[in-house]
Amino acid sequence: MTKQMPRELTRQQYLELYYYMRLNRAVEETMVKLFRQNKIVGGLYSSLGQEAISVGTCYALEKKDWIAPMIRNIGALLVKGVPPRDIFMQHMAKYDSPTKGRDGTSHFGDLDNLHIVSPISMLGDLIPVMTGVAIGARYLGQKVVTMTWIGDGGSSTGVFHEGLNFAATQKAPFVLILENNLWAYSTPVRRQVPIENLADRAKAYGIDSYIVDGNNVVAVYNAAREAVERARAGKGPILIEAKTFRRLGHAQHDPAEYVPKEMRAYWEARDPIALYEKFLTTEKILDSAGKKEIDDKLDSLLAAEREFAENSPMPPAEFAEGGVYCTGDVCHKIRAKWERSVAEVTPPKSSVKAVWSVPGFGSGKGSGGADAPIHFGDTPQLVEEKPANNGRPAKAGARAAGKSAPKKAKAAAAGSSRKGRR
Ligand SMILES: Cc1ncc(C[n+]2csc(CCOP(=O)(O)OP(=O)(O)O)c2C)c(N)n1
Ligand SMILES: [Mg+2]
Repeated sequence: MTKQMPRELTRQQYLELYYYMRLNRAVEETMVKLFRQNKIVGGLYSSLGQEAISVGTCYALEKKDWIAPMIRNIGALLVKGVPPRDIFMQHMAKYDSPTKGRDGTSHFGDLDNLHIVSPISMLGDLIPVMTGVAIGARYLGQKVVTMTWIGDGGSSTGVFHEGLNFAATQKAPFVLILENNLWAYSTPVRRQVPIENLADRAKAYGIDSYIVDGNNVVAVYNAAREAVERARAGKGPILIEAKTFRRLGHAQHDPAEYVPKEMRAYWEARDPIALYEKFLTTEKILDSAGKKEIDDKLDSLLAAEREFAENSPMPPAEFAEGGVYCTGDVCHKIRAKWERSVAEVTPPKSSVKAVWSVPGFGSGKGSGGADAPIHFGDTPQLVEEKPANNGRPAKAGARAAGKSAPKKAKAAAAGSSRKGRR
């Protein structure tokens, strides 16, 4: 276990982190029972051993902030304030569920109140979406931070790179949590990424990154809080790689026999809840009476929530035809929450006079020392000429110095350069 960071939380906050991790685990354990009774519609995923990441990161956010959780982030939903019954009913496709039985797993959100964007299954796509939410909120004058999670496998999608690059160029107040649990389905991370630390990918976008022990909730929280504060202060997006392990298979159907026994044993001995309990006991924040109180609270809460969910009806069949397309006010009453004057962002106040010459633009020095040419739709056509060196590629040095460029093309480029400097 890595060293715990300095104690900065209140006693109450330490206990809340513990409570949410326990709640996260208990909710998922209850759903395993429901799954085995055939009451869950569709797949069931698990975040066993990864609870410290969902809980520690989301706990660093403020109420006004926005999240988009993935399949292993039920802990984040709970910290945000989603009641367990909604999670049960959603997985059971019940009529009282957030999507009224229309969708399963964690495919639901709450735009009005809790600020949760419903996840979609396409890995990586929430990165540009949450970047958009972040810059949209900034435009409205809100000081919010957005957060989403991605796996080691998901970090190899094209949209991960496009999204993070976009977030970086926009300096979006956005924090991305990369849960490196060493497996993507049956593919070990070593066989899909040729680098040691996935956090290094941040360098490509010119943003900062942290690496954190994903099984240490206090370390996760501290890293996330610092990232959130920096993002909120306008310093741009941050990538946090949390190192952890996927303790169960991809979903309930997968026994994960491909995972080496020693690897599993190593991580099972590093259970985030057991480690945190040890820390809380040593720090005298939790004793056996306190633990018993939390056990009882969870037992009675989950029994009541499960009962409510089980008693909720299935949706009527004809209900499936409705709500397929957004029909405006009948569908939702979402309105932009301006926290700056609308006049500020609407003409004439917001208007910017069109200018056709931008100081400095087009006058940068090219690598050859001359001003770089600029073209406004008048790029001259290069005239094909027989290469002087019988088609052999020119040496890199000669090419860079323009020695092998066809004469006419050189002249044309020079002409456009002059034009550009008008
Ligand atoms: C773009 C895209 N490709 C493939 C899939 C299918 N798929 C769903 S989960 C998954 C593995 C994800 O692994 P990882 O990102 O490491 O997350 P983990 O399951 O370990 O939390 C794959 C390939 C998908 N949902 N989206
Ligand atoms: Mg993974």
